[in-house]
Amino acid sequence: MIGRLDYLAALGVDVLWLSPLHPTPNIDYGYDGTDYLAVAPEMGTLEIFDRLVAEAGRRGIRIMMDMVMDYTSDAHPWFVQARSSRTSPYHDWYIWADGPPDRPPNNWPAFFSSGSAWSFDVSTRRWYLHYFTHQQPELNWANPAVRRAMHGAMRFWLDRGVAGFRLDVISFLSKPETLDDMPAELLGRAGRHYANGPRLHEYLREMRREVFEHYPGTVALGEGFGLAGDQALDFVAPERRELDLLFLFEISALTFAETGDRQRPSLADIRATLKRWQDMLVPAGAWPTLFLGNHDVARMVDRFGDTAPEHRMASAKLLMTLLLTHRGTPVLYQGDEIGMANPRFEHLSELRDVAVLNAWRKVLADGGDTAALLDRMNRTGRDTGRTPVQWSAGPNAGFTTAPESWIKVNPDFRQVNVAAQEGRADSALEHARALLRLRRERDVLRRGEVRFVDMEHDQVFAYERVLGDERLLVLLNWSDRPCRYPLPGAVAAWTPLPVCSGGTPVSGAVDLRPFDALILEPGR
Ligand code: ISL
Repeated sequence: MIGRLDYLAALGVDVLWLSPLHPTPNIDYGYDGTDYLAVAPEMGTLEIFDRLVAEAGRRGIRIMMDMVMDYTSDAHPWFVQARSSRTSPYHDWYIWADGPPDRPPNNWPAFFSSGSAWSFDVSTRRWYLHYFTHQQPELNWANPAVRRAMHGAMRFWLDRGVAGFRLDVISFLSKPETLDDMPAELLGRAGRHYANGPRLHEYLREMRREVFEHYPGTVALGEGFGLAGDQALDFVAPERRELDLLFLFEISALTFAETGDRQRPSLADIRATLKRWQDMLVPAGAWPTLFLGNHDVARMVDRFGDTAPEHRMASAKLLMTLLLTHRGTPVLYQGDEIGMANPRFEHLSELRDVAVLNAWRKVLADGGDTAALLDRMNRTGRDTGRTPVQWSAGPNAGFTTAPESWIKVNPDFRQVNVAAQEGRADSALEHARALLRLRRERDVLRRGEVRFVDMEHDQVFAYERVLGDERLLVLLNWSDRPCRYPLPGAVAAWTPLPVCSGGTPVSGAVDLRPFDALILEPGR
């Protein structure tokens, strides 16, 4: 990681969000920690971590950690203690329920095809709660000792100079009022039931008071899994003194992973969602978090763009243009800057995600169709977004010098890699760099108001950014068809900025090829 900081600095990254790096049995790739005050040995040591923070800082990059506040690994000493006896002081650090060993306390399901959200512990003869796998028992945030321990863990890292935290499923900290069954219609989206429990805001305000307020200039970015979009302000309105930023999943949820639809999400839906975020958050002094990919979903080009060879890089550039010219904090996912796409897994044994392994086991047990599962996972599985960053055309794409990487490298790495794109003006990488540079140089791209020029057009996403006299027009041809787009008339001449990918001006209009992305300014 230290060796790649120069690359990140040259790209224009200013905060680096790391997935969890605490010691872990890696059931869920680090989202199952056994010690919040240490670094996993396979990742390094605390001393190396400190060096990473310092080396990053020297290049103007701050480190953001991923903190899993809601649960631990079942191998965490707290849980080992907790399940050793009902009288252990740690027992109440987790969530238990009584009941016969053959019937879970209620109908709550666990994510990742893990069956019930309850597992029976044979030594205490009680059920414990886990929203994810049974190796991820839910912490009991109602217990002040738990909250103190987690605040202490956060301070431990802030004292080492981190920029703040991405707070994993922060929406789940407070458990539902009762252990009653959830309504049947929620079973398929249980996150709704688990999110936003009665004491959540109290916990977040306390966290702010106890932790973040002592470290000015740090950031609390919550993962708002299960929250409805219109609840966002309760978390990020400044006067609430809770979080700074929130990942909302409304745009992500428009893609096939959730809808089962293989089509690109409609421009109308995306535009309407982005507009809602601007209208809701900005007047209240809050700020959207913009993202199209992360480690939990398929690649951005597969979900929102077009992976046909003639469209892949153009659509990758268009999506990057959207992320970097809208108002909000853009969060880019590794590899999206070079247009990485889903690999094609040939067999389920090539997949690593616990969600897939559980689903596979289930399909086998039910005599189901493994080919259908493989096909679905190739489109929507989390592993699709987790293949190694493609640095070069060398062995393992330059990701590791080990004989094999932990998960397969996308075979397209020989063509698609950082080295091949570096310095090539028309590459996705140089396009992302140019956009990040532009965003730094132009206040209007950071702070300017977003004016949606045209809410009707079914092909071109058009918006202006306006700040005082400064004005930019962004045109995104969200489609695999060309289009002639009339330029807004009030301006005599619109001049394309060099960062544009395509577009040919004709009188009073511009001709856009599929997925062309343009930024224009009023002619001088
Ligand atoms: O991964 C998802 C969909 O495929 C989401 O539902 C995801 O489970 C949810 O956003 C919570 O994610 C976080 O906690 C998970 C972990 O596996 C994810 O990597 C993490 O981002 C449970 O630990």
